[in-house]
Amino acid sequence: MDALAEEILLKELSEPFELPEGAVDFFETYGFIKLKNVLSPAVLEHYGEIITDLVFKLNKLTKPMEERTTYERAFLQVMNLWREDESVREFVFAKRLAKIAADLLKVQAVRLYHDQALYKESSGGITPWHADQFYWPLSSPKTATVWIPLQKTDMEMGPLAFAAKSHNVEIGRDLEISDESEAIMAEQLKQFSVNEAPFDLGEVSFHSGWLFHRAGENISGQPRKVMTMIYMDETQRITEPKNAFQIADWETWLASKPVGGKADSELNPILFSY
Ligand SMILES: O=C(O)CCC(=O)C(=O)O
Repeated sequence: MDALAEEILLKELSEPFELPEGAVDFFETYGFIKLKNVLSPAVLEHYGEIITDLVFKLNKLTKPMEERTTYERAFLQVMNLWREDESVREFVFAKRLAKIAADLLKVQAVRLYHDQALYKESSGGITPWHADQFYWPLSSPKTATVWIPLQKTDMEMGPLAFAAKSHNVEIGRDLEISDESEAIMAEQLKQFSVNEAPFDLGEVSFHSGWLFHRAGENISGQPRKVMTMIYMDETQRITEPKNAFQIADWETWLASKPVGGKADSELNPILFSY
């Protein structure tokens, strides 16, 4: 790609996206939002190719589908790609996306918790119901994940689905992603309306850290390629890890910064600030 074309893509990543009216209230009420035309096909194609190459280079999950756990069948998961490649760093650090997160969370500034690529392979299984913040030793619910499909994602690919308003109730908050979380929450979440719909190319979603979400299996015959970034309020504090996953997250994504202090290690740069 020539320098001018690259400059155009970078400009898009830094320009603000105008949120539709009512978006901030919608996110607060329902715990998620889907937004169309946030990224252009050119941006998705350019950065998507680089991300895909890295995912297949760095992926360590090579055992056959039939030998995997439910979690392992759900997707290939490769984290903090921004530290591996300068172009991916540009994408992950996109002010356009970080500003949306800050606005939806109603905060002055957001930091990166970590990024992760989530590739649901062809014949990949379901992503069981879960809430992400179970894994995070963080003090406040002011967290949001942007889920960016790198292709149009029809129902048969397993688009992300959301249990609207489930971030407001304290149920299932001690469940890791598993067959158990799927079974228990499928029952519990009958009281919530589920938003499960395809994603257009360029459409992304943001979901709150305590919102329950899942995805169907991928029966499309094509990989479902997705990039995500997790944002947190800049004033977020680190809490005493409550489970083994939180200990691992604290060491890996927060650089073991002191409990009670800010989550402000070199792994957690501010990506947008007013
Ligand atoms: O991509 C998926 O199937 C699950 C995504 C997810 O759980 C997340 O981004 O928090």
